[in-house]
Amino acid sequence: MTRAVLSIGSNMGDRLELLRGVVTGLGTRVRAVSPVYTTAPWGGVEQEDFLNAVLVAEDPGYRCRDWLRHGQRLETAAGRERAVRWGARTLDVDIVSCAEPDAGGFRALHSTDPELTLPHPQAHNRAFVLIPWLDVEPDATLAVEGTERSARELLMELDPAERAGVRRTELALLPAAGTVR
Ligand code: PH2
Ligand code: MG
Ligand code: MG
Repeated sequence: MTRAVLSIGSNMGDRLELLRGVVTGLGTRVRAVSPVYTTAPWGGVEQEDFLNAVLVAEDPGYRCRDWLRHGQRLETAAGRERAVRWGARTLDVDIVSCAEPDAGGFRALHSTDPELTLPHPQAHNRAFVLIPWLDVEPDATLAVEGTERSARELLMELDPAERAGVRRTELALLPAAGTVR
């Protein structure tokens, strides 16, 4: 049993449909879906703006590695090609944090495995991760260099320009309750 916080992003193709495909692909595992944000590219590569969101998902049979594999399958299905580091992509599914049940709650796991470093080593630097994560988990915490920190505090320590580049949209990954399609 694990619970994962997933950051999803797209800046090529039908960005919204590509992000919706992750929610569909994870199916009943999905526990929470953030609003969709339009975000300035982070990391210094000149490219189109992204759409980003955060999902929380649980699976009784998944270990952390299974979230990575599942995310990679969804990336491949979205026609993802790995080219430039931090460059444009149809779909990126990153594991921000992965936790196991512990004494009535969840305990975040730590890993230095280069294939799956946990928590995500850049999450605390990315307003496009922290802002949607806080929408769905207002008390989120994240280990930075071995110290457990409040995601809200980490967000406030970022350059205001980073936060300003992350703008909430009216787009939704799930149909609104009660709508008929
Ligand atoms: N992903 C990256 C690099 N830069 N910038 C934004 N705004 N959103 C992303 O999802 C993103 C990025 C590499 O995964
Ligand atoms: Mg990424
Ligand atoms: Mg990735």
